[in-house]
Formats: sequence, C-alpha cells, structure tokens
Amino acid sequence: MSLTSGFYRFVFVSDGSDPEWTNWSNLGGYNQPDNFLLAEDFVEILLSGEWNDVPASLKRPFVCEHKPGVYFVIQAIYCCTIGSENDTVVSAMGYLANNLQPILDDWTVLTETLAISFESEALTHFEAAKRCSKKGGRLYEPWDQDEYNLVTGNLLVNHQDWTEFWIGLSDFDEEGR
Ligand SMILES: [Ca+2]
Repeated sequence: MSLTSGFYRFVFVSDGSDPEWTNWSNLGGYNQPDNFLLAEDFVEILLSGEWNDVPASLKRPFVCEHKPGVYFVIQAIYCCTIGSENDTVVSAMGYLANNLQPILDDWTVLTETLAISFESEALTHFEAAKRCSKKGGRLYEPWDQDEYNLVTGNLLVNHQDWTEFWIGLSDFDEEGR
C-alpha cells in the first residue's frame, strides 16, 4: 500500500513525517485528496472520521493535542529543582497532585500519552495551529489508529455542532502551494 495518495503526499505538520495509515474520504463521490481547484493543502476530519483536503483559508473548529505524560514529568522536574533538597520523587508527586487539575480541566485526557482539546471557534488552519501552540499543544496529528478512533468517537458524542475539524496534516510544503 502506498503511503502517498495519488499525486499528493500529506505529512504531519510538526515534523514532516508520513502518517503510517490514512483515512481519506470519497466525499462527493471524489476520492480524496483531490486538491480541488489546485488549492487544497490542509486536512479536515469529517464527523465520519474520514479525511478531506481543503484550502487553509476555510474556517473550521479544530482539535488540539497535548502529550500529558511528558508535559507533567517536565513540569515536575522543573518544580523540584528549584530550592528543594528534599526527596525529589515525593516533591514531584505533590506538585502533580496540586497542579494536575487545572491542566486536566482544559484538556480531555484520552490515554496516558494523549490529551486533546476541542476548540469550537472556527479559524483558518494557520490561526488554529497558533491557538493550539498558545495552549501548550499543537494541532492534533493522528499517529495512531486506535487513538484516532478514541478521538473521533469523542467528537461524535460531544461535538456535533460542526461537521469538519482541522487536524495537523498538510502537503503545503511538499507541493509548495
Ligand atoms: Ca478535497
């Protein structure tokens, strides 16, 4: 199975790597990605969970992701290297207990390594990416199919006001527009 889809090579925005799997739609009877009018370089997910390439200028709500495990460990180490000669592990656990909740409130923790946040404000792809970054995360990049099923399951149950959401997949750099 080719990882590229026809002429188009969509990669994760964060590091330009190829997805290990794809989930393209045949929206409107056309196999996606179709780069309609040669202007579709960014990817939305549909409520079906399938992917479609669309122009970056469209406004969509979006899904941010965050790696809570790594984030919390870094926070804990940071906390306990400042002015503490006590048992680092105990201090770190105390820090986590005191500081976990506000972070959890802002993110839905799906697994030990993935927290997501559904943002209902419709923004362009670039604006959405910036917003995720401001929250300490990035646009959601579906690396893992099982995790992806959790994410889209959550979308279906809780976020049906919109039918399309930005994720962090693009062929903008590949295709150069
Ligand atoms: Ca398309």
